[in-house]
Amino acid sequence: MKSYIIKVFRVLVVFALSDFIFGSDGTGNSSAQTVQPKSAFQLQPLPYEQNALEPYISAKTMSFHYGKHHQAYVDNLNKLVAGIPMADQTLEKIAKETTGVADKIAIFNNAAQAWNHSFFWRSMKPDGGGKPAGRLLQLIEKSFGSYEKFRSDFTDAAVSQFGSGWVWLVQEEDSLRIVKTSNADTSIAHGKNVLLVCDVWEHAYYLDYQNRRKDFVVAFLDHLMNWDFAASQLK
Ligand code: MN3
Repeated sequence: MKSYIIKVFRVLVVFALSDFIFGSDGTGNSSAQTVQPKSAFQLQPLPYEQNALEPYISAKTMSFHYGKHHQAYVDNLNKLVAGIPMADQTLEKIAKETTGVADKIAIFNNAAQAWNHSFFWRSMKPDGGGKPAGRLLQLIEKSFGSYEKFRSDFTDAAVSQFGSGWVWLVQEEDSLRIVKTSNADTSIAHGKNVLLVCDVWEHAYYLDYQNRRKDFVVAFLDHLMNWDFAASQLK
């Protein structure tokens, strides 16, 4: 009887060990070996060719701004969130959850900049700019008095932003506002419904306009702003 119990015990130990070593199906394909790799953030394709916004933004500026700066934010973020649950979240969710969190500044900066740039590319189009139509024009006239006043307020906001940052057109209820943010800060982290954005970091215009930020912003307003995209963002 005693030897029988030992035999059964041995069989059970071998069975348990084989399960431990080879996995529950006994083939060696344990579940731990089939975990899917975490999805990395990708640089989204531009909505147009790199030379499509010439002569207002050169292909050379786009090659650095999109190909180097934007790419670097995406690459840095992937390194910062590798192996943590944030790797599976959207950029918008990461920006909202890390804004103002002292030990998450690097994650916030890179996630917000990755999102801001994707939004900036879509805020422009070839042969854009000028006066919008329809509901957007009504909202602009209601909120600023006239399109011309909006154009001058937006220019003033962009020129007066001290150092690096962004100028946003946001919707609050049934009116529009111009909002400035510094460095990587993003209006989506503050719960705004954003319609358009202009990048006023020096890297956005320095190759084409050097220190003339105002000339860049006027070109953005008069020739590049994508009002169709802004209209699609209205609530
Ligand atoms: Mn930029």
